[in-house]
Amino acid sequence: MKVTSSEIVISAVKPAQYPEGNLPEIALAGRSNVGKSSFINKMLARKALARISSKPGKTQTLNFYIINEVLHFVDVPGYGYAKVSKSEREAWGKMIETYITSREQLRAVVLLIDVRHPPTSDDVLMYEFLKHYDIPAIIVATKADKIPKSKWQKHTKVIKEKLNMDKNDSFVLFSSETGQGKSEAWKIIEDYTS
Ligand SMILES: Nc1nc2c(ncn2[C@@H]2O[C@H](COP(=O)(O)OP(=O)(O)O)[C@@H](O)[C@H]2O)c(=O)[nH]1
Ligand SMILES: [Mg+2]
Repeated sequence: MKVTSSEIVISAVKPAQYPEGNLPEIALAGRSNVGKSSFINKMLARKALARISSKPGKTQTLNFYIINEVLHFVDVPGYGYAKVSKSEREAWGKMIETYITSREQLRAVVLLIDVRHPPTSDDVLMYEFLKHYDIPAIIVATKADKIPKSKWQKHTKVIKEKLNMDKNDSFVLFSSETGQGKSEAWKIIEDYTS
């Protein structure tokens, strides 16, 4: 998809604040620092729309972006950041659960996983949560430029096995440095949202 316009619509914490209308939505989830903001910026060809934060765990809102006036990206705050209190963690859990289980136009969730490491227990929980609610997942393995090409296949296998990935879900190796996987990711997202 050629992105000609992208802008933030709203930062929401509850359903009453979600944008009205019926545009198809793709949500993006992953642990803090996985490269989610970088992924969004690369996909939208924007330098700093989704801020690449130096303070992981800081954003605790669902950020809705509108793209070409035809679809929304929903940036879900990252998980797995150690310095988050129990009550903050619970608030996060409630917010994401409410969104995922009530948002009818949600078509798929991009789950970002750092290709260098096996999925964490939080990653596995998030994937299982999506599968429990029958939400299609697009697994995006980030930072592919940080490991040699010779290791891509092995790391891909580890991620798919650890998640017990559903054959119907898609997997994309991605790098926000090189742009690897960008057109593939767009193709999958367009399939879900057209
Ligand atoms: N080499 C490399 N670094 C990346 C990539 N994606 C993200 N990063 C870096 O990883 C750090 C966290 O990225 P960010 O997008 O803020 O992660 P977020 O917390 O998930 O939103 C930043 O220093 C990014 O520059 C990538 O594909 N390749
Ligand atoms: Mg971020």
